[in-house]
Amino acid sequence: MPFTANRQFRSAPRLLARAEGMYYWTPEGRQVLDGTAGLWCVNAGHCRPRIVEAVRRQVGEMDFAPTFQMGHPIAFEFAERLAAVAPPGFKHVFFTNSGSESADTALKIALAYHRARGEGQRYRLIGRERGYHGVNFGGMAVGGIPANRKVFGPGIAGVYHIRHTHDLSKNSFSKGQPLHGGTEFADDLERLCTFHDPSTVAAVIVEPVAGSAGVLVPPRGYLERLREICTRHGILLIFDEVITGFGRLGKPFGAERLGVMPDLFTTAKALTNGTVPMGAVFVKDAIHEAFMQGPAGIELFHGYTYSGHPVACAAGIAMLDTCEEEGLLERAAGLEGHWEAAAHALKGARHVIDVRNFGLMAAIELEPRSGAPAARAYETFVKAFESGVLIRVTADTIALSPPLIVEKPQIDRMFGVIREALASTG
Ligand code: PXG
Repeated sequence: MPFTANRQFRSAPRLLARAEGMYYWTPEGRQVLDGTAGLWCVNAGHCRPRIVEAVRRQVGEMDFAPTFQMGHPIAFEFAERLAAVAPPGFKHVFFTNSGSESADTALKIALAYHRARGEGQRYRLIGRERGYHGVNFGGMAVGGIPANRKVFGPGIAGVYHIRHTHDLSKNSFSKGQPLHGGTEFADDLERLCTFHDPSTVAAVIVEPVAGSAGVLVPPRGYLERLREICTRHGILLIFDEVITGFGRLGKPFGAERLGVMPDLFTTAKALTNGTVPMGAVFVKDAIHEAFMQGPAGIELFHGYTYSGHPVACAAGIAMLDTCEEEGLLERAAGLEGHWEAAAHALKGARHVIDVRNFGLMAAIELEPRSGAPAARAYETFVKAFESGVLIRVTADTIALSPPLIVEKPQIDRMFGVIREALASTG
């Protein structure tokens, strides 16, 4: 099983058998409120009829078609629909099958872009501590998860990391973006670039809000400063929007919410509402243009058998229809005030050393149990599940990211169950 204590799971399995709207049901028929949108992906809620129907129809009409030297209309239709919701200037997408593939694809596009322009000396890639860009070689290498490096090594050469922005001594219990540290943390990039010669750096990749590592919201001014440094040195800025894309932060994409535009951004997860695996990399028009010069031939020597899979495209188009009909890509903005208040009401609850929130994301960080890191959060997760609420934990941080159709009483229930679970956790 992925990222799972297999033997522990076998002795006490937790199974989900059915889903609808805001809820899962276990095989025994117990209802569980979904506080995590599956795994940050089911933004429109589960088993939405429009998406279910679109997938059924497409799988019966054309199950698969090749996209190497061939095409099918639905993939182009989906690409055009995505370009229409993307920020201005991002009219081109490349389809992948996951967030991990999106990360590796974006890094490869960045390298190839510089080569296409005669700047092949730009080979270095810069990520950030506590960043998560999936599990493939490129994403793992630029990612900043120490356990990955411990188990598999650094991955690829020429990769460097700036510091993460988490500073509990100055920013604990921040509501929304922390006020402290934006420039200071971002200036790490300038230091690293100066040290390695900025003309050798191809790209910088960060999540606008780090998700997996425990909802680390960028301090004010931080992303603006990264943008400024990248622009000044001709380095491409990649945002990993696998979690922040498709309405999580109250706008279609995190870049818009945060007011900073990258050169490329990656998506997956909510792209199809999690219904069919798929990812997409969006590139600025100028990057696409750079590949369209020179003699005719294959412009981007990259692709997957399932790039633009017709069933995934059908799910994605139906997801966009659902979002448009229900205003889901902006819905988080109207709930954010209630969400923030409910989350921060846990300040003072047992074990809680920090609460942070942005859009419909929140984290509750716990004081680790002495000698047993992560145990306290894991026990809280098990208790919450037994009380009918699904949460997600990473180390000693609880992360919440409900489907964007969540209602206020359901928000109150999530935080209420967490408070009770914490009170009974030693
Ligand atoms: N980038 C980001 C920012 C992600 O959050 C990936 C890339 C990789 O996506 P795939 O589809 O290859 O898994 C992710 C994935 C968690 C959790 O508990 C988060 C992810 C996956 C599994 C668990 O926070 N994010």
